[in-house]
Amino acid sequence: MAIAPTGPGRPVALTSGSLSLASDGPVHPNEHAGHNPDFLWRNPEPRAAYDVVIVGGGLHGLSTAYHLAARHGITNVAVVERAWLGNGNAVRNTTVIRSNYLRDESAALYEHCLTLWETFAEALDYDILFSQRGILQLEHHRSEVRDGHRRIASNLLNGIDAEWLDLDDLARFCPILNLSPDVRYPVRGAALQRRGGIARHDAVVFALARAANRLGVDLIQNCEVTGFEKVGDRVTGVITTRGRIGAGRVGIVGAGRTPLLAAMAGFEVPIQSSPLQALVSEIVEPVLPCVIMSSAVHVYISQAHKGELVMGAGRDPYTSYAQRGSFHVLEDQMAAVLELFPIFSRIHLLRTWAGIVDVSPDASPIIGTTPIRELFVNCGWGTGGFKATPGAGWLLAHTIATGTPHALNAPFSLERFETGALIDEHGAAAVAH
Ligand code: FAD
Ligand code: PYC
Repeated sequence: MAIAPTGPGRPVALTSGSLSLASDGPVHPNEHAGHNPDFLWRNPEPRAAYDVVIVGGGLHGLSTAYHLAARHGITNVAVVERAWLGNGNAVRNTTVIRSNYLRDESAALYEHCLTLWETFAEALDYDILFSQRGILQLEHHRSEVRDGHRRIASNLLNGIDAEWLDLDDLARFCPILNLSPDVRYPVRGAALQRRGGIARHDAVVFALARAANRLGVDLIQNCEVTGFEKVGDRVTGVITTRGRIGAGRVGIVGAGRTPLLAAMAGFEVPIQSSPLQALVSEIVEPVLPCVIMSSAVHVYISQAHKGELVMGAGRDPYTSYAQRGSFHVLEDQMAAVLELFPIFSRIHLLRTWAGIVDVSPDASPIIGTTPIRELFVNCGWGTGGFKATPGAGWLLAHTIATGTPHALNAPFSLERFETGALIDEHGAAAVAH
């Protein structure tokens, strides 16, 4: 991992020798810093009060703060983070970006996010290694083939690029994929989103933190929120391990810890927090040109820019806040990878880890208001929120700045669990659920 805290009161240091910390101008994350670098952001003491306090310094918290400042001119903002920026799922995810969701509401939401990714490096003035290399959802059973075609039709109706690849197309698109009919679950074809891809997650943390800092946002690390101050039904501040901080408005952006934060504030979110594991191999030559997902053999895999194979599959099926999971889940996904790619059989596994994902009952996010006035929430992205980073921040910032949800996030309200207007995306979450 590339980020580490350096102790109380000191700026965060970036430990990777491959990261440039130059202060001005475009920064390439692979540029080597051969001189004393400046830090990407200040490390201020918390002020007594802010117009807006964002709880959680992950990608969505940083993106919200950045968009509050950049789009709405609200710069008297603090992001308070219990550990160091990006310690949570921000740099534990496997960086898959796509917008090929089934329901109209989700299609509009995730396509907005993908469109923002397409200009995000330019907006942030930072090379985040966004690579639209294409995402293949493999279909092995007849029922999956039917479902794949249904999803493609739905995506196309919503203006999202989607196409079907038959076996000949697949052999050309990903030559090392095992297309033999003599395996347990032969591949019958695949749905492709060419505009899907990956980005470098730690670079996105650095880029957002640098941009928010430049716009005047205070990024306050080692500062855990332990309670909320309220007057009547209105939030007026947060209680933290570094003292009370007054706030005109507060956004809770705590991913798996959101149920704990909501309970402190006096409301409930229907979120289950459980471990999702991933693993990377040693570095190999470029061999895998796209992202591959298979629900039937149950694994997904891509190749990072540096060369590691990045893999993952389903959640561990229990509630936990410990960032580790069960060994058998890893064993199963390794077996699945080898079924799809026998060519990988002698590659060594380097490391595994887990993050705590926040899964809602309909596998869709919650972005909006809460029963407490001036308190807003963004959570429930579960296994799929990296791809939403630009849009989740854009929409929460809009909601906080105007006090009203944007048309794109209005359907993703907390109230839908009372009204029943659910947005079931278990299928689109596919492999990772
Ligand atoms: P986080 O980055 O977890 O940020 C929450 C922050 O809140 C943390 O930094 C935490 O320390 C802080 N916090 C919590 N409580 C407090 C408190 N009391 N006080 C102060 N701060 C607090 N998504 C995809 O789209 N594509 C993928 O390929 C993908 N792969 C994944 C693979 C794995 C193994 C995992 C674990 C997740 C994956 N995801 C993926 C999901 C994605 O990582 C998350 O949905 C996304 O990062 C959520 O962003 P966040 O900012 O809300 O969460
Ligand atoms: O949401 O596409 C996704 C995803 C892939 C792996 C984990 N989540």
